[in-house]
Amino acid sequence: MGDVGDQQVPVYHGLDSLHLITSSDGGDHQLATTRLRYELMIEKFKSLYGAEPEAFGRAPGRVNLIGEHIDYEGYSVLPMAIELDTIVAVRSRSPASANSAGEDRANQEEDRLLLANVKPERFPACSFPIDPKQDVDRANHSWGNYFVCGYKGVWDQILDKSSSYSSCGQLAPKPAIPRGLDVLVDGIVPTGSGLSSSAALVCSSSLAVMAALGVNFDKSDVAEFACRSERHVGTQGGGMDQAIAMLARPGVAMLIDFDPIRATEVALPPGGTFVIANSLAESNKAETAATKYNMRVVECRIAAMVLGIKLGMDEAAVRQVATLGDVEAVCRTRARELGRAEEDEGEEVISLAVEKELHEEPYTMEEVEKVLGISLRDVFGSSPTSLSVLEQAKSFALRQRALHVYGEAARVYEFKDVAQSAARRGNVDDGVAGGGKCHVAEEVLTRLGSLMNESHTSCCELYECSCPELDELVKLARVSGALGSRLTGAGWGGCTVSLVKDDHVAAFIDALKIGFYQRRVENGTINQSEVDNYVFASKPAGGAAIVKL
Ligand code: NG1
Ligand code: MG
Repeated sequence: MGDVGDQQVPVYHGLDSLHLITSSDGGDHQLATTRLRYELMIEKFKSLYGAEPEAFGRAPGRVNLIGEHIDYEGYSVLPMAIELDTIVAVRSRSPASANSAGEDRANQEEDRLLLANVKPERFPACSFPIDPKQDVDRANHSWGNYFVCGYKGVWDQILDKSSSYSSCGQLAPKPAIPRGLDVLVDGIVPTGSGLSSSAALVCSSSLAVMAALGVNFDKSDVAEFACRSERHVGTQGGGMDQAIAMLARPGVAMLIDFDPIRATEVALPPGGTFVIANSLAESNKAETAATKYNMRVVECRIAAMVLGIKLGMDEAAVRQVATLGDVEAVCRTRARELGRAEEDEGEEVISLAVEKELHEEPYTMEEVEKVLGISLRDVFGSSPTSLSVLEQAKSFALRQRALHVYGEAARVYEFKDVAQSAARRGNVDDGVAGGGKCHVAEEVLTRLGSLMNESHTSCCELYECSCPELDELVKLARVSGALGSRLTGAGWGGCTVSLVKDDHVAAFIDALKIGFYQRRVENGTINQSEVDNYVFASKPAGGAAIVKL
């Protein structure tokens, strides 16, 4: 397979090209629905801004099949894109003229980023300056902040590219000039649900801004800068969501590796379907970052540093340790030096080290600082979001977080290997007389399901990122015939993903409706008409694109 990241973002022309984005098995009906959505956006755009949009950026949400909370520790993850996506329509107003002073113009009303949403009651219109260097207002968690993240990301990339042009003596391309933009957003990825609505919005916004400025970049570059720029909202996310949004291919899941971001297709074995179910507990990661998401990022870094010291690293080296991935390498080298080469393979060597070196009771800040010989405020001093974690943290569950990360990282590779061996064995079986093939597929799906179950247990018990509603859904899924079920995304609310045999999908969805959603309809939490939006099967969908009109 060619490296999917090396290609620029695809640009399609006209609404007739939408069949290139919608999944092929959705059929004519899906294509017609998608087209109608774009047409309605064009109408709405015209009524708001008096002209048609020039282009759309679109990016999908995703469901992570396995590999939770390990992307920011440098480990590979295995998500697939879903059909729910975010579309951003854009039109640029005339560029600020070259001779006008940028600062003056940036303050003028016509040179602002005007943002509207097709659901104004939930996402009211807002506006921002055109200054590419503006700060994102973290204290105010506005939906518009995610657009500004994308906007800043594109500009950083443009400015970065133009400096690299001049430093290597090439003629830089004609520079883009900041200009006012009219923007309309239509996102159908449910928010706070672990399906990555935030990255879908940042990526689709980035693509709309790129289209308006007439620039294009490699998909993996967009994934990298969108990941960096989404951190302006205050979460210290890994790169999974932006990577799958940009690099997804229809029909397959993707193994995503980091530093640099790469994506490899993983064919899923036939006979199984992934069903997504929303726990209805909304988790707003940006608002709870200091006690939940960023807290885990900080705990992992501290765990890595303490482990590093215990494994014999000196203070200077430990200061450089950023992730648990960094320490794993040290641990393996040490095992080799001690002549335990046979232990060099596999996850055991590192998990054993964690069990030996990190105690079970949570660590206090004083204890950590004593072991490290460095103050934590000193370690995290350059990161305001980490400092606010330290202000609120009472203790750090280092051993549990590290065991989750190393165990989960190993499960991702096993999941990939099992799925791929099934694809290979499936091909071999095609050549011989039938019978065994069905059995092989069943065995494989069962193993994949078990890995998903192990992942949930680890998220729940070691990483403590589940919640009662997610646990209830996972339990119900398993007794309702799922081969495996787990929370997906950051957790603390949001969705579960379950692996279900194809011929059982309809019955499974009914069981979840009766066992979980019916009660919530009866007590008025949700309407009957919404239930189908909360539990649905999803095939792997395609990635991000620009559509020009
Ligand atoms: P969601 O669940 O979409 O908010 C977050 C992070 C991912 C990853 C997962 C947990 C962002 C944008 N996304 O995703 O990078 O760490 O949690 O596996 O921060
Ligand atoms: Mg998110």
